[in-house]
Amino acid sequence: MTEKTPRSLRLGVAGPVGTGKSSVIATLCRHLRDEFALGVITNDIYTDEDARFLKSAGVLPEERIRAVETGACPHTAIRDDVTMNLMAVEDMERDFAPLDIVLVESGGDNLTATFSPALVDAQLFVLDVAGGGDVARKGGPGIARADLLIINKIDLGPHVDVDVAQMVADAEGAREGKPVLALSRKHPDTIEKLCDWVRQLHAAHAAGHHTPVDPGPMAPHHHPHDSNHAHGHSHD
Ligand SMILES: Nc1nc2c(ncn2[C@@H]2O[C@H](COP(=O)(O)OP(=O)(O)O)[C@@H](O)[C@H]2O)c(=O)[nH]1
Ligand SMILES: [Mg+2]
Repeated sequence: MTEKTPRSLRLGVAGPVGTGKSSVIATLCRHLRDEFALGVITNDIYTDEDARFLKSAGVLPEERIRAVETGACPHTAIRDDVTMNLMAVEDMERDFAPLDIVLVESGGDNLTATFSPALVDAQLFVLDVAGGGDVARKGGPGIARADLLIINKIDLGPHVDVDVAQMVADAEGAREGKPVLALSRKHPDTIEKLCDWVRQLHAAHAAGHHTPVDPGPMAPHHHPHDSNHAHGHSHD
């Protein structure tokens, strides 16, 4: 009889700033913490703001929430050189073994940032209705090929004149059958769907049936350096 000790499911949460990545992680922790052993890694450029938010929300014991301060490009730390994040995930897995799921929040400075499959087994991409109904149509690797696309804050649709059903349909059109989930932390039925998706993914991962898929690299882009950004480069 061989003892089965599958590594934790590493689940990335990417998307532009303010769409609700930390909130999604908080929601998942609240609803799944009695079912799964969880850990969280956050990525910020200069601070540990997201980790502090999650700690103060009390969604997990504080020591299970750790921040990676990426400096420079937050997308580099989840995509091109994932060493800092990989070490943080592995430390967490070792310190709290056995962990079932480690959630990794991206620093999200860019609509097209995606995680490397070397860091996470699967990834969520989070958009929100407040960003505008046309965002989903604009595409990009995360929108097109993340394992799950979340259209968040659907409770705000009427306030920002966004037709949620249309935005979801546009998103589905950009994804060739991959799933899209309309979410609001104010709509419990949508939270339950999100939790079910994670449960199924975890089961597939634990059974060895889940294969990580690379959404592909971000689009070539350039950082303007009129800010106090401490580095200068372009990617292509
Ligand atoms: N109305 C509404 N606001 C939300 C929802 N989810 C998140 N927010 C708010 O959106 C803002 C940004 O959320 P946050 O999780 O920090 O975004 P992040 O930058 O992607 O991590 C915060 O003020 C949240 O309270 C939602 O479902 N509905
Ligand atoms: Mg955040």
